[in-house]
Amino acid sequence: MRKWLLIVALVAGFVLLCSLLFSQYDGGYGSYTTVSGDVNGDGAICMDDSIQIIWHLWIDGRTICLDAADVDRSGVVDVNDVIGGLRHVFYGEVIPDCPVTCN
Ligand SMILES: [Ca+2]
Repeated sequence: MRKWLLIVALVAGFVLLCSLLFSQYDGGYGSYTTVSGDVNGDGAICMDDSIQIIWHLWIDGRTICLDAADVDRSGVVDVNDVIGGLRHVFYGEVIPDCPVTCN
């Protein structure tokens, strides 16, 4: 029984991950105010925000809110921002609560 639960959990996780990875964020939210780390402007800092940065940096160069993507407030968006976002999600590390305006 546990084996089937594990398989179902793995399949559900895989489907969720694929939906996040292959979603096409168009940056078309208009102007909004959010906090550093909330790249997609949905009001929460979650794994999807780091995934959006990965897509921007290495996959398709998609348009994202660069001010929100600069998680560590270093002035540039790079791999450290991906790691900072993931450390927040998985380890609860604090991201500076910095209000940003995205266009
Ligand atoms: Ca940064």
